[in-house]
Parts: sequence; structure tokens; C-alpha cells
Amino acid sequence: MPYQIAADFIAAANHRHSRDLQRDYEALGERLARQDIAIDRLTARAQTFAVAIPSWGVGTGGTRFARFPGPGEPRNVYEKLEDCHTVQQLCRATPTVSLHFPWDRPGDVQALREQASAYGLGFDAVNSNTFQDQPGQARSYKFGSLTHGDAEVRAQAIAHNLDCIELGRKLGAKALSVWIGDGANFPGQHNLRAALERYLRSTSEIYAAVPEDWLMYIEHKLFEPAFYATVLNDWGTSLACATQLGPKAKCLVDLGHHAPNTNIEMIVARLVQFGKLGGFHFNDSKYGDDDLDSASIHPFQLFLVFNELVDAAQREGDGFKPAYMLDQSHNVTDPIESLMSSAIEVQRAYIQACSVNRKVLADYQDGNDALMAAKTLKKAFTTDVQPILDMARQRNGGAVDPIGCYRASAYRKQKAEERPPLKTVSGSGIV
Ligand code: PSV
Ligand code: MN
Repeated sequence: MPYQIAADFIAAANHRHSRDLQRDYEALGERLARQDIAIDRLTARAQTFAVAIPSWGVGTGGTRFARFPGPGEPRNVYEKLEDCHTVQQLCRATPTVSLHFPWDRPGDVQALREQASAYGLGFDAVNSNTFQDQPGQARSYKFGSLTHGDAEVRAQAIAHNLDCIELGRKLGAKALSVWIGDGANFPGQHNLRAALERYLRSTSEIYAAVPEDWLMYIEHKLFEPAFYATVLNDWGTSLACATQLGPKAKCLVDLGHHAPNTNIEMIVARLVQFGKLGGFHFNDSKYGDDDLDSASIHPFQLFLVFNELVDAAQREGDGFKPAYMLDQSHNVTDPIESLMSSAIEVQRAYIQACSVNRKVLADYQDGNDALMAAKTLKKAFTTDVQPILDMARQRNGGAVDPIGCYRASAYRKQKAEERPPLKTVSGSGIV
């Protein structure tokens, strides 16, 4: 029986924090009450907040230079689920897992579904992978996949996406995420327009197979691995393609897939306005697609993204439900700790954005009071909502201090014993 952190271990750890937490919570409650905000209302929102874990995030990603695996890394999708369960057990904000095929292709689909439900986990969007060649694959993706000049390569990439839909269906997923690395490294290598035409033809075939109650997320990326011209390179191209594909197609915004200093919250507002915001891959970056933990570099940007999302939820009503997923790669941290940290940071940005006084903000905007409008946002951003997050976790049965509790447990040590490294390591994203 694989080791799990026991519920009474978490309860005992929580007990040690409960008095301080209660005091901090009451003090914050008083401060918020002065602004007419009921703290329990925010806590209830934090309790229902959810962001999906990327299955590839529980392993060490590495960079293009090296990968330094850590002890006890999961060696297959079943072990990845164990780690996802641990993240959810402690954080209570990550009830679903986003799988990546073929990395996560299960030997027994039903067994995987049952294991997930025994852990109380569900499946979020399934991701296709036509950016790598797999052993035994008939055609190579070296020069592209869905946009390749050769129809047989395109057909193979389309078939893989259809297979992902089928696997996702059996697992109870409701969306397919398509990111392709296709593009050119040299001017002249591609006919830029023809490449996008092929993209649209291939994705239309995939779109036709997307079940009616599913969504298809198309994920753009400015560059890498194509360093001159990526086929689906920006949100404008993504919006045009999703519109052409149809209502089941929406745009996925990965926070690391933009030029430096891009105003990402504005992209969010635009996609919401045109009904095409599908969801997010949350991560953070300093230079490019660094895949760092959420809010490790730009916490204010994350807050501003959620400011748009909270505003959109108010205007659009219940039907507004973008998919939230993490997408990060760990080189120097324990992946479980980084995933917990990111889930909490995304949740923090959401709660800070919920505490913006939107009536006051709108009045300042109407009165052209730029300084006070900015200060209204800053006030919400600088309010320390940590006691709300900790209380939400405790009320949901998680850990008040997830990383402390995880470190005090024997989890990593036990996994190192249970999971001796295999010669062939399971695939993890490094792109
Ligand atoms: C590409 O950089 C990406 O963001 C896509 O979402 C991939 O599916 C993921 O990273 C994993 O490599
Ligand atoms: Mn991504």
C-alpha cells in the first residue's frame, strides 16, 4: 500500500496553528468589516476556488541544458496521481488533474479513472502532444505536425488528437487542449499564410470530433521551439482561429507565452469581451516561457488578471467559467511544494480581486480620478488575505500550513523508497 499522509497527522499539525489562525482571522475580519466586506463571504469563495494540476508538474522538468531528477519522482501516471492527491489533500484547491498524452497513456483506462475517484480527483482538460516524436512513430514532427507540408504527417497528428479525445471521454474529461510547437526557425522556411491555412484545416477536423459538451482550447505561444515564426503565435491569431473554428473552440492563455511586458490582463479582457476566453495555464516568468511558480516574479500581474476575471464573472454571470490550470516546470524545488505554493498564490490573487470595492472603483473611473482608482486596486492587492486562505484550507479539511505539514511528514522519503528510479524516466515537459 503506497504511503499517504494520514488525516490525523494533518489534524494534529492544524491544531498547533489553530489559536494563532483564529486570532489573525478575527483581526482581518475586523479590518475588512470596516470596508463593509464580510470575511466569511471571502472565505467561502476561497473554499470553492479550484485550479487543475498538470500531471507533468509532479516531476522535475529541467531545462534544455540538464535535468536533475529528485528522489521519489513518480514513474508513471498512477504514481503521478498519488502526488496530485497529496497536493489536493493538503491544499484543497486542486481537485482535478490535467493529463498529457502520450506521456500519461494508462495501461488500463478504467483503473485510472477508479484510482482518481478513490482519491476524490477528477480530470480536467486532456493535452495532446505532437511536439515530440514518440518511439515507433511512423512520421516525424521535426518540421511540424498539424501544419506540416506533408498531408500524412498532418493526418497522424490529427489522429493523435482524436485518440486524446477518446481517452479523455473514457476518463470523464470535458476539454482538449491543443498546443503545437510548429513554426519556422528561418525567414523563408515557411510560407507564413499557408502554414496557418494548414493549421485551420487540421484543427477543423479535430474540432468536428470534439463532443458537443466539450471545449477545445487552442494555446498560442510567441516563440520556442520555433524561434522565428510560430504558427499560432499570439492571442489575436488565436482569437481569429477560435472564431473560425466555432463555439466549442476557445483561447487558452498561458501566462508565459507572451512578449516581455505584454499587458496580459488586457488580453484577458479582450477575450472575455468576445466570448472566447477558454482558460489559463498559470505560471510566472522573468524573460520567456520560464515556467516558474505562480506569482514568484509578478504577483501584481496575477492580481490584475484576476481583477478582470472577477469583473467578468459579475458581468457575465454563472455561465462564465474559464478553466484554471497550472503549467510549470521545476528545476530546483520539490514539485509537490511548488505546486502547492502556486495553487495558493493563484487562489490568493482571486481572493484579493474579490475584495476590490467595484462600486468605489467605478466611481473613481467615472470621475477620472486616476490616482484613487489605482489606489483602490492597490488596497485590495496589499491586503494580507493569508488568514482567509488558511481558514479556507482548514474548513475544507486541508492543512493550515501545507508546506510545513508536508515537510514534517515522511512523504518524500517514503516515495524515494517506494519508487526506485527506472532506466527510462517518465516524460515531463521541458518546453
Ligand atoms: C508549451 O510551452 C506548454 O505551455 C503547453 O501547454 C504544453 O502542453 C506544456 O507547456 C507542457 O510541455
Ligand atoms: Mn501551457
